[in-house]
Amino acid sequence: MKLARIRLSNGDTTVAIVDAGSVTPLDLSGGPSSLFEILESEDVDALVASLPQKTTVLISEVDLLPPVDQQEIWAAGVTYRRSRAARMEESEAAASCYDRVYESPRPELFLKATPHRVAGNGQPLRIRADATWNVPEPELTLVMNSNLQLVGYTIGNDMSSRDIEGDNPLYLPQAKVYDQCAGVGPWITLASAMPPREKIGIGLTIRRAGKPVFEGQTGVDQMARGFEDLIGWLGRDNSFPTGAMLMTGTGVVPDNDFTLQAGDVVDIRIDGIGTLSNPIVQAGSSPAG
Ligand code: DO4
Ligand code: MG
Repeated sequence: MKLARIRLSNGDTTVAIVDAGSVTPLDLSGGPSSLFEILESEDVDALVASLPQKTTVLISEVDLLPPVDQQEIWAAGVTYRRSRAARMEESEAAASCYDRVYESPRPELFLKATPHRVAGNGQPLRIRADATWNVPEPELTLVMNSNLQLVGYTIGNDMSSRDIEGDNPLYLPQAKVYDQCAGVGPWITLASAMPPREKIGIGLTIRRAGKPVFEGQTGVDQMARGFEDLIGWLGRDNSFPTGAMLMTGTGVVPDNDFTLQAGDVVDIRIDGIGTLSNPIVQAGSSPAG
């Protein structure tokens, strides 16, 4: 089952079951009032099946909102060989840090975004005005409830300014965290409906003026760390009363001569979930088409 946060044509927001090209809004007037509360259930599939439903409509008739309520969005780094190689190339000074963290039991984890910095499907993501080398990072994203139980999966785009993080690893938060820095969506696929880990492919397409300027893919089987291992590290002396999401790192990095431009469109496809599509903007430039 896939669950989305949607805005209906009358302006109401609710949670909906997604099925191919249609959505079935749930009537939340008598039970859980948010997606987060639904994900707190011991049996999310059974809870959703028990909720009253409204009329099914075409997905094109509603706005898809980011599937985020109050959760913090965290991210893991250097979990794929490709990411380790790219970081070592971009930062001579910090190359050994990236090499060591790839091999170490303790992963790199960082706070990527709070909800107001998140863009959902179709909403713009930003490249920093003070950065010259910017890339999207397509990442399978784990969805956890307040007990850090893995209840679902979504697609994440960990937008990154490579010149800033490459200049000095202490600048990592600035390279990663700013307004419109995180794409999340288009919905959550419940854990019970995901393909096995070794069958989850990830694809990235960047289009400029409608034509692909970068395409790449990887598979979650290339990831060096396990989901439960990452969640275990995240939860050490760390509580998440409103749940959490964890981007699991990128295995696709464009060549070093590539940088995003305002007007590009970034599509990330992940098996079992769908496609997250975001136009790219930059402060001072006109919005992407
Ligand atoms: O250490 C820098 C960030 C790594 C990252 O975001 C990734 O590997 O996805
Ligand atoms: Mg990343």
